[in-house]
Amino acid sequence: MTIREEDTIAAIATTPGYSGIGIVRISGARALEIAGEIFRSVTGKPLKELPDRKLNYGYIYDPDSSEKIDEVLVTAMRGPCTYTREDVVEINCHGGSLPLKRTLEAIMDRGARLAEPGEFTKRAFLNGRIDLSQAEAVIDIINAKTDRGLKAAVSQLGGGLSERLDMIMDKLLSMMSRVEASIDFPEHDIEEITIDTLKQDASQVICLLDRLIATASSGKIIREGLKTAIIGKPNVGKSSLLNALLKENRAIVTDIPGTTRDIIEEFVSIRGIPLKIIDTAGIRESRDIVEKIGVERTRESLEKADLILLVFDAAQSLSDEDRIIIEMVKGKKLIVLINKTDLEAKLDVEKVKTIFGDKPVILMSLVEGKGLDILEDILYNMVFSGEVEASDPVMITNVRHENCLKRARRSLEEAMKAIEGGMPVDLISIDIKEAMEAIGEITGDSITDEIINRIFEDFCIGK
Ligand SMILES: Nc1nc2c(ncn2[C@@H]2O[C@H](COP(=O)(O)OP(=O)(O)OP(=O)(O)O)[C@@H](O)[C@H]2O)c(=O)[nH]1
Ligand SMILES: [Mg+2]
Repeated sequence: MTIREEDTIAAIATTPGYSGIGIVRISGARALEIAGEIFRSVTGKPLKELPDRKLNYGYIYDPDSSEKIDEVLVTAMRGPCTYTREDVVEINCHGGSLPLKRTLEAIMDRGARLAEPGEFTKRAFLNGRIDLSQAEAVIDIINAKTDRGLKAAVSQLGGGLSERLDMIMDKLLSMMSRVEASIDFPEHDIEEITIDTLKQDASQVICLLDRLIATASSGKIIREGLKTAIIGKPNVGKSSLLNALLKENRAIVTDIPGTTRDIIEEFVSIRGIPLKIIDTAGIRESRDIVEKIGVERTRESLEKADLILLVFDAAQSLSDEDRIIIEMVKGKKLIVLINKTDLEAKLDVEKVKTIFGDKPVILMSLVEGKGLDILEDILYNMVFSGEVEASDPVMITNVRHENCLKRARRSLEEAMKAIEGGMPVDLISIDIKEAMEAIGEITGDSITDEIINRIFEDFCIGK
């Protein structure tokens, strides 16, 4: 994507398909002129004379054939107080794809270019209205799958993260000016007092960075969903659990052991926490080739899962199969579920509790709907144990940001070592500069065109 800011760009900004209305958006120096050529207001006034930011009723015409294309509402928004800071026109057409398409074509015939994905937001960034972390929040809002993901993205768009980064950047700048001051007087050794303040500043910045980095794992969960694998031997009720969590009959449930052959992945939000739930084939030795592959896949999802829901059958005593599974889940984050408690008890619950020590063990009956609320409570508390959510609404939900923060932290550690080791000041200044660059990459202050293009290519067209 090359930057051709002088172009006026246009795109259909709403989802394709049939809907009540659809919006065509135009941005750039010629936006009003182009829209004016195809729009006729019922008042008879040309668009350029119509008031700013008001809906104007009228028709879109094909100026070549004078054919009426659609009945519309048009808003003219003059820059710089617009989304892109350029002149923007939005045309509300009827939602069918044909009027939208023909309106867009008429606009392009008059010299506008089709916008590339994310180009409106990219212009907002390039024209200085938002920083890069805010631009990325726009993608996250569009893609948000859950309430919490949306909340984090909206907070980022509002500049929550930018404020934190500004604080860090201020500190780095003041460190830099102290160091620079010493460089200007090389004949003097760097003063004791300067060394002390520098050390203090560096450790403060490291602390600020650590707090942000610590939010990254919850942030990632919020963005992608906590990978939660349901594991157990055949017929204990794993697929029934998936269905109960989804509140729909997604997976086949039968009383035949070995019903689930392949893994099933579904996205569900439990009290606002997104989970990616993986129902697996029951683990047992099997001669059946399909089932064997299924069990192999179960092992793989077990390895990759962030959390395991391990299911036992209350009506069966512990078997060798259970013991093999208990070995397999060692060291994993785990919730133990003892299902089918409506049946006559055979399983030694106390023994299971001893095996799992401090891990939560829940008695449940999916047939009677018992135990699900406790499971939800425990899940919620597990994700938000830690002060992360309560005291720190700013979360890192983006891997690129996390990497930049970690790089900044490494550079500061180097700076710290250099300060303590009495290294020459210009070496210290290199480390500080690197930290500043890494932070600058998050906000977009120091970033290459290539990275910018990669980020905006994730957008949909029209945003
Ligand atoms: N009595 C009773 N039966 C249950 C309960 N939960 C599930 N079942 C039954 O147990 C049988 C097996 O359930 P599934 O959910 O298919 O078990 P699974 O663990 O997915 O089994 P595989 O896919 O074969 O590994 C079905 O007949 C369910 O109706 C429960 O709480 N109580
Ligand atoms: Mg199953």
